[in-house]
Amino acid sequence: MKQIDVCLSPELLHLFDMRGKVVVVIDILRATSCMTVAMAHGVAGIIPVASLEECMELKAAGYITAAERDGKKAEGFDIGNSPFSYMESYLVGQTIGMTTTNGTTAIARSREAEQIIVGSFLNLTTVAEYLHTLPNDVVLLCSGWKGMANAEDTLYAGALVALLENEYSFATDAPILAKVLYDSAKEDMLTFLSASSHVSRLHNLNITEDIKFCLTPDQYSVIPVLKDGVLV
Ligand code: 3SL
Repeated sequence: MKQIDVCLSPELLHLFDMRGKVVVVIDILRATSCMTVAMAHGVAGIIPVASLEECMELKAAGYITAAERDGKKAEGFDIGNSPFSYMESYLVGQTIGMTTTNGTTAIARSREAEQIIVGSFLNLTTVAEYLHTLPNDVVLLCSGWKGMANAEDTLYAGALVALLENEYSFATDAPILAKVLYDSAKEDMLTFLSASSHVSRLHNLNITEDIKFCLTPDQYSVIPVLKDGVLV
C-alpha cells in the first residue's frame, strides 16, 4: 500500500526522506492558490525562487515578476500575491518569476523529491485524482509561516488525506492530526480560520476576498507541476 505523510512545516523537512516521493506543496494563503489560478488562466509557466534577489535577476532578464513579503507586494516587482492579479489577460502565455515569504521557499526545499506539484483548495479534487494515478508515496508539505505550522495549510492537508485515506497508509500521526482538523472545520472553514494568525494578518491588509476565494474548493482542474525549475 502507498504511504502518505504530512510535513507540518518546511523546518521539519530534514526528517523526511523525499527520494521517490511526490510532494504536494501547500500554501493556501496564498502562494499555491495564486499558482493554481495563474496556470488555469493561461500563464505559460512560473519560476519559483526563494529570494527577492533571485527574483530581481529574473526581472532583469526580462520576466514579469511577482514578489510578496509579509503579505505585501515587494517594492520593485510587477505583481503581489492576490489570486485575482493572476486572472489578467496580459499574463496569458507569459512566464512569471515568483517569490513569496513561505510558498516558493517550500518548493525550493523540496528539490530531492521525485515530483513536485502544487495543491490548493482551488484544485483539490484534481490533485487527489492525480495522486491516485501514481504509484509513489506522497508527502503533503505545508509551507506554514516562517517555519511555524499554520491552520490553513494543515486544513488542506487534512482535506487531501480525507480524499485519499482508503488508498494510503499513514506514515506518521501527522495525517491523522490534519484530518481531525479538517473534519472539525470543513462545514465553515472561514469561521474556523477567523482566529488563525495568517487570516488576522491578511485581514489587517484588507484581503478578505482573497481569503474567501482561496478557501473555495474545486474551481479549476489544473495542477502546476515543477519541470526543470519551472511550474508548468
Ligand atoms: O507565505 C507565502 O508564501 C505567501 O503566500 C504569504 S501571503 O498570503 O502572501 O501573505
